[in-house]
Amino acid sequence: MSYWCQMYFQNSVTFAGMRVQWVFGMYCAVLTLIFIFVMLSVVLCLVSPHQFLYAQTDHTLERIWGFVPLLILTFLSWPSMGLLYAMSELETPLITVKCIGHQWYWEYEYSDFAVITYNSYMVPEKELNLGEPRLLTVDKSMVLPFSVWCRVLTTSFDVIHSWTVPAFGVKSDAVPGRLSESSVKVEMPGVFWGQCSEICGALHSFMPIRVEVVSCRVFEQWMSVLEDVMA
Ligand SMILES: [Cu+2]
Repeated sequence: MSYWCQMYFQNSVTFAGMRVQWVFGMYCAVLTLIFIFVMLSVVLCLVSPHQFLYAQTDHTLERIWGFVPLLILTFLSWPSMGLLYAMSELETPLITVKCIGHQWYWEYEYSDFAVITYNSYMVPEKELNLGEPRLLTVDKSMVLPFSVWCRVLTTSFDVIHSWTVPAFGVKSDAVPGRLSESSVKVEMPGVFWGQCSEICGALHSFMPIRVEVVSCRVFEQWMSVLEDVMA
């Protein structure tokens, strides 16, 4: 999902993530226009100051530069607020996964069919197989089905961590004593990576997140196998 020397976002695989990127792109466009306008005004004021700085006797100019930014900010807040509300709204989820942050690994807990819990540790560089990404490979991935609404609950065992998967458009803080909720509906199968995004101590950079998104059928099989193993 990411490539060497990537400068922009990873491709999004959730509708919410796509909206995040759209809002970001739109803001960048508006900010570029404002930047050009301000720079042009500065240049014009430098070239002919009399025309712009001393020609006004009433307060028309002040009124304009008070009112126009207000309009722009209101216009900008609109899609952002809409997105925030859309992302916090939970469609009826079929699967609930609890991601518990530890110093320094993630624990995943599934409790819908059988109670399945396991820890996900980073694989150290020396033990990597060919093709496995450094600092991102884990021994046991989190598994989610695609095209299904999943509820991701995040909390922490010790300090604040953050469960972040850029391709999902999700960044959910794991706060001890609190349960944060986010909903994810991944539109396609694949392997997606994330990292803890809240500095949490010495090994903060060594608690990656690897999510394997599979079909419902494979998910069910995976669950029943784990259930047998755990029993
Ligand atoms: Cu961390």
